[in-house]
Amino acid sequence: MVEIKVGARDAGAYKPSRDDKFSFGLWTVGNSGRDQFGDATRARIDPNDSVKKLAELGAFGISMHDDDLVPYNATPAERDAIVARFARTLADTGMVVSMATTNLFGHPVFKDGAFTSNDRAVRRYAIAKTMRAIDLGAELGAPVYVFWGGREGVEAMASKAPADALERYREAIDFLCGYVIDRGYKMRFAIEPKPNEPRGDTFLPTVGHALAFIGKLEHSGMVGLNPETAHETMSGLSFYHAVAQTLWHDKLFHIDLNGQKIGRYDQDLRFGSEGIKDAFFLVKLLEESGYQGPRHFDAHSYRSEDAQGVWDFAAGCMRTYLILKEKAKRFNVDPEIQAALAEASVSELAEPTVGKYSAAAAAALRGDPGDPDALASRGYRNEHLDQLVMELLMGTR
Ligand code: GLT
Ligand code: MN
Ligand code: MN
Repeated sequence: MVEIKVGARDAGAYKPSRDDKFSFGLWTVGNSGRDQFGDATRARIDPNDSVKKLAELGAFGISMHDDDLVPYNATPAERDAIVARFARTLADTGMVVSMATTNLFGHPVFKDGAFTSNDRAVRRYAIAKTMRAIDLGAELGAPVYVFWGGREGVEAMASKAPADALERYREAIDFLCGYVIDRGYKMRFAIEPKPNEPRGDTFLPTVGHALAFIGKLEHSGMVGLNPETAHETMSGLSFYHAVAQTLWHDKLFHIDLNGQKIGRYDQDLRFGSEGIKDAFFLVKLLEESGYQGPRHFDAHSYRSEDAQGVWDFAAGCMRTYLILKEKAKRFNVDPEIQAALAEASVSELAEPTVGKYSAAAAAALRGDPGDPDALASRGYRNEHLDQLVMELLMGTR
């Protein structure tokens, strides 16, 4: 009889370290479990305590909204005291602020949008709030500033002309790029797409839309993307492919990792807890692409959890990432997988097809285009290849 041992096989392995560059939003571990249907199920955590606990667990950084740290109505003196205390906690723990952003969605003033509100005074207020938040991010050393357009959208289609909204969006980002350049901040911007929620339809709904939008910006070189697993998956799209194309455009400035089922509301689940195959190829891609940015988790613990569950959640995100990273290494040395990749002609796709155009090359190709019936007769053995990937993920290889 086969002896079955129960329990983790790897005591001590997969322990995160600073070099792994794991970071969490203050709002993620600070999530109190409140949702549309019920109140908070756990107490708010002081941001200083979140930093200490995350450092202990092996993270290297945190990200934050302006309002996560400094309450909306704080006086300038209160603001300075809060920021000074937070800076001390960062210094004591060796943690960094890896990204900062502005809350342009919580206050009722933004109910019709922020940069795309029909009310010009609201749009001006949103840009002013963002400049203050950029100052805060710069003060705490954040190299990346994220724009998630939570309220930039509509329910009533007649309420906004989309082209006007996009013009105002462009104007706001151009202006804020100007502000960062003028101030001499070493900061890049990252746009975070999302298809819907909280609005019925959001402007810049997917990675593809946002990449195209960046091409229209005055300072397009300093603006990239912050794609999120949940947001692409909500649209039914592959996050792996979205990130791969973002990298191809040199626009992966930051990333929001989490878990999500297709077709649901924005679940923001523990990284890797849904869509394990997409998560595996994503980790493999990030690790092999030379991406230097943070591995940032934008997710939160189930509502059923208390404080212990929150830290289980945070540790789980990092551990899953490291397990998948190790699986990616195995993928690359597994002889059967390598043979299956060869049978599927994977590396042949990296070879140029026809090279640069010339009349001679075109004539040669027309003279000898190949025999489609002969070409169609081969199989690619993708069933075999994918089964091997599944077995790797299920732990039998
Ligand atoms: C909010 C949203 C996230 C964004 C955050 C940054 S706020 O939690 O759901 O996807 O990344 O604004
Ligand atoms: Mn996000
Ligand atoms: Mn989300």
